[in-house]
Amino acid sequence: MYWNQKFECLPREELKQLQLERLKMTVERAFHNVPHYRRTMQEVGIEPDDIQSLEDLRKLPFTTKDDLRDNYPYGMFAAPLSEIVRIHSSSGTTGKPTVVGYTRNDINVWAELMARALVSGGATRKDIIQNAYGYGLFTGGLGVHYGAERLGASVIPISGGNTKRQVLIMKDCGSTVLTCTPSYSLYIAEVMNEMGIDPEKDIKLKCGIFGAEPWSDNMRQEIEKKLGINAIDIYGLSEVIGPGVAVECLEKNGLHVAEDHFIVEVIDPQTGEPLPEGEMGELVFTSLTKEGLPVIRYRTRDIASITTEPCPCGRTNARMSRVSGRTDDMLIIRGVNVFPSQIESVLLEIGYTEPHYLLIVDRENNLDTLTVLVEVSSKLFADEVRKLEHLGKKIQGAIETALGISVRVKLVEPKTIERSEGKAKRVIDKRKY
Ligand code: DLL
Repeated sequence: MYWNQKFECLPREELKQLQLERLKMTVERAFHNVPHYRRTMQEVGIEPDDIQSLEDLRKLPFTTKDDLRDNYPYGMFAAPLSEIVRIHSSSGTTGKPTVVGYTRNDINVWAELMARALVSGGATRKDIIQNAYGYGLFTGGLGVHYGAERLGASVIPISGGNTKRQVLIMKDCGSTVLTCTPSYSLYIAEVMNEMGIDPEKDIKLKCGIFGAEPWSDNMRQEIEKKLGINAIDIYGLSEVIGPGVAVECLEKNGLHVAEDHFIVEVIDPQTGEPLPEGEMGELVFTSLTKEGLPVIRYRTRDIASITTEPCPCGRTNARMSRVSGRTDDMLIIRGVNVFPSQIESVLLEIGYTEPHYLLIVDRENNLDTLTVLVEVSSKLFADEVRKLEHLGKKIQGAIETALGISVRVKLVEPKTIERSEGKAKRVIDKRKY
């Protein structure tokens, strides 16, 4: 099922032609309307007319989050405020947040892309979409909302939080699609269980479209099992447009990038050099149709790979792999690069644990330490201590093999690690304080 078959299945040659036309317009717009872009292009001696092929994109300088911060709040807008109809802001856990602006046309494109994403994940206009992404400055809530309305589904704008009410609404209103962060979907499943509600009998949910934070394939299986649904990965970021930049199809073999609206590149985060298909590196996006905040070669810090191999679903757009982590989430522990997602995969493979964990990094006698707090499943916790000791050792051994560094594992009682209603916090790095 497609939402816009023509553009989702455009032959790649035609797609490239369309991208080039749109790229030229974007560069033109950025150069003339945004002093930052004009200055950085002049610094490398490039004028909009120099962009004659898609390869010429590589002549253009990168844009970073710092560039957006330095031009806070409106300095990167390419349209006057009188044409901006919506403002969002990215989460910004450190320093100044970034502010993003949308013209009426941008909101229209975003709604189209989100309708496309929902259909790609299996939603139809007959569905009841319970939208538990936070509404507000975060792009998750309103982004999904507009897409769901564009699709013609019935959207329940419940936002995040108040988890018991989520479950009651899900049951009483017969929600068929859940949209929220993957970690929150597991919390909903847990509360459902506590309330004695059986996902098989009492709930009509058939699929979930989850994103906004990294998650592993093992976590997908856990969610699918606990909620009895099909779980689909959706990706996006505020600076580029919000959710809907890329989404899985029902093949679940990568996320199709909406390439008629964005050019995606993968670069080596250290050198900035482009990497070949299939290699993991930093994702870089260039918007092709945005008016309010066009972005040129925006460095996401997200790590993934890209393939243009045909997909059995018939869509011709390139697919990105799951985001395995962010360059700035990467922990360097005793010189070794560690991503929280690697530890998540190990934990879920071993079983007997709940998919809730916390990594605590510290420094003792000038040596980094990594402690992994893991919740044990309630059944096992009631059991003997001997079994717990065995499990702890097993987890420790598996993580040490996966990462190549020594770790401490602390098993904790069920429901003691804080649950999130939005993006989960998996790491406390005490070395930074
Ligand atoms: O998280 C937009 C969004 C909302 C995406 C709802 C999907 C669903 P930001 O708050 O600007 O926007 O955060 C963007 O979140 O750079 C990634 O690091 C991370 N992220 C988003 N989707 C995924 C995903 C929204 N599917 C940042 N897998 C991005 C892994 C993701 N990480």
